Amino acid sequence: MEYKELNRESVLNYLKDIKKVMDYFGGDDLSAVEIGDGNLNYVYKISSIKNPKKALILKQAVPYLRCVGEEFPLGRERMTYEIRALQKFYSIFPNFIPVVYYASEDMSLVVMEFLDNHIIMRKGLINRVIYENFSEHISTYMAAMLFYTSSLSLSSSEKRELIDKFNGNTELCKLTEDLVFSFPFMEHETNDNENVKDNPDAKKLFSDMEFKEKVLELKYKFMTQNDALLHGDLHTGSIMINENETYVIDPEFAFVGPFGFDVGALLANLVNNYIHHSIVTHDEMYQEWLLKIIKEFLEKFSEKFLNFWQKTHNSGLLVDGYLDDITLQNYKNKFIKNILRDSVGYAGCKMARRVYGVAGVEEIRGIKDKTLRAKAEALALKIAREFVLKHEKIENADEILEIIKSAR
Ligand code: ADP
Ligand code: SR1
Ligand code: MG
Repeated sequence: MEYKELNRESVLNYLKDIKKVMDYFGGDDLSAVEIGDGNLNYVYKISSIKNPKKALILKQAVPYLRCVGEEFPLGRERMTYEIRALQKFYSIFPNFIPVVYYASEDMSLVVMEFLDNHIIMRKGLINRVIYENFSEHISTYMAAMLFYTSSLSLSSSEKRELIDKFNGNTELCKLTEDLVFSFPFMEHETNDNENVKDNPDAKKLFSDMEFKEKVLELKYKFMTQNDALLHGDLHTGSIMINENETYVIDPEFAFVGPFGFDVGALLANLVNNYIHHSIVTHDEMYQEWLLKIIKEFLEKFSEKFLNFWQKTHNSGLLVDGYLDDITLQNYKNKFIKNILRDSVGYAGCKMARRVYGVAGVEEIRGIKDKTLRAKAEALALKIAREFVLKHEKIENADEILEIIKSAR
């Protein structure tokens, strides 16, 4: 079918011909409401009129950036990568991914499970909700997705096929190269220039060559290192959660990139939330809980990644019997430490990009009081700078917590 941009009316007409969707609803008495709150796409909640509890999501990419408009063209092929990533991640560990009912690369759309009892994690964290199972869930998700799509698990040819399938996602990779690693650290029209203008902190950041050189090294790895299939935009707005379940949505930035990028993205977003509570709500208990889950998620991630590795004897990288046991163990320990180090570096870039870059986060850019917002920004930049400059020397999660706590 030729691509057509859908709206609230035409979306229902379109779905009438999709048997799997009609079977799910058991009739065509449906209503649609657009609920998208993201920067890029349209998201419709489709519900049965007779039984509104029965609902699905239809997400469609349009050939431009939604939050700017048609004057900012952006290929709708990003949905092709989102569909492929949802299917790939689901095949590795279905617990954390919404079920896909229907997908069309031609129409750049996906129909998936409506996560009824879950909220966007960022909202929950702002409202100080405790998620006791989160670190357990997300560490399993990260370790499984990264390990089983890497050369530590796949054969050489499987890995190259995976790269072929995902690394045409060039436009969204370029968006990250620009909006995470470059524009937020220089004068640029896309920045939040109201805030940049006459701001000594922005001036200091833009002329901080020590920081920017390290960011460039991380950007180079982002552009060239094909470690594993990444979500590519794993902030807390891409996680839907409740006390018992954690789902990862919106993998349209998926590509085969450096191990540390997704781990770093999540770390950055948890620290940004910590900053919000240390400057705005002053809730010490919640800050303690955030530090606890940061440590747990990083430690459990490493442990689970190594456990998956322990069970795998042949892969593109390692032929069974190639190294003796002690050398292999040392190699693995060094390997996982390097992932942690890169994650800290990427977390620094991801935190700093949210301060003056085009896409802010609610925890910081949403602070109404200008003085408090400036304080939160300064703290974010201070931690981000330490992360970026010190990442290559980090030994463990405690050192990361120390950087966060001592910056206040
Ligand atoms: P974008 O790519 O435009 O950022 P998202 O995939 O993040 O879009 O979706 C936008 C919003 O739609 C989410 O923040 C969430 O509120 C809602 N949403 C997306 N997928 C689902 C789902 N499977 N179930 C329930 N709500 C969803
Ligand atoms: C203009 S798009 C800005 C950001 O939104 C997405 O969530 C990515 O983080 C991207 O950089
Ligand atoms: Mg998105």
